[in-house]
Amino acid sequence: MIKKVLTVAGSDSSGGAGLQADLKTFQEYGTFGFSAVTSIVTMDPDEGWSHTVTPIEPTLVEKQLKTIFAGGKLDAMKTGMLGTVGAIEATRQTIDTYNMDQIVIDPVIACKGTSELLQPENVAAMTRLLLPKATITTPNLVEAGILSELGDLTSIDQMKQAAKKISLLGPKQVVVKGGHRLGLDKAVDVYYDGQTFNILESELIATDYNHGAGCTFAAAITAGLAKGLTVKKAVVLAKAFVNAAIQQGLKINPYLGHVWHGAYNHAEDRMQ
Ligand code: PXL
Repeated sequence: MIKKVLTVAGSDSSGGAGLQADLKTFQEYGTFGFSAVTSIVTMDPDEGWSHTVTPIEPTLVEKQLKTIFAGGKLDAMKTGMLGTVGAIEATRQTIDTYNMDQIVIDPVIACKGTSELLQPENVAAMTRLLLPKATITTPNLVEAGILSELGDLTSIDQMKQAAKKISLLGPKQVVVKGGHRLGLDKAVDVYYDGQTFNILESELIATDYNHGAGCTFAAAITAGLAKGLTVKKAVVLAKAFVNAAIQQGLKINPYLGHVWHGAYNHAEDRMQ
């Protein structure tokens, strides 16, 4: 049976991050993707590409979840941008009702290109209601600094401390994405399985075309879990998948370059 995978996330109207990244990634993994939209992000080319986040009514998020789960439990799910406390509550309710147990929480707290943080009440609700249910959570350096309350993380050692502190919030496993932000000559992530640390390294890719990398990474882990990989194998494969997607990043418009979700499988060669 094909594996069913859900993202509860925002829509990135520019097409590279958010639920667009998730659904494209789910498809590349050969899983059947569903999305519950929590907010719509638009960018205005007439205003220097300024971002606006418009949340969806929580009752409409609930209705989407009801539709999606009409066929029963799914194989895995992830969350990204969550929009409202109501959407977070509806997501938790759904997790409990259907006994969902393969859950990736990507704690999207800020969108690249905006300094606007998600509302503090959303971060608190996500921490309280979703992190304890997470199989794994995938904060970037900034998000890990906020969730761990350790502030700026500037070394692998601090990333490890943050991962440990975040695991105390409830997720079984944590991967802190250092990526290019750490300023080392490698892209380094710290993966903590609740007992031991693994340092995951890949080549730094000299590109600005990396919009959507974080969402794609979490989506790839989710699809890997749905297909029965161990968490560690899902993380390692997701890193390779994202690495290929960044390698083949595309300049989509004058403002932004996106990762290419089809890179790993050479999707551009299909249907010719
Ligand atoms: O990359 C974070 C992110 C998540 N979700 C949505 C986004 C973005 C960044 O643009 O638009 C919907």
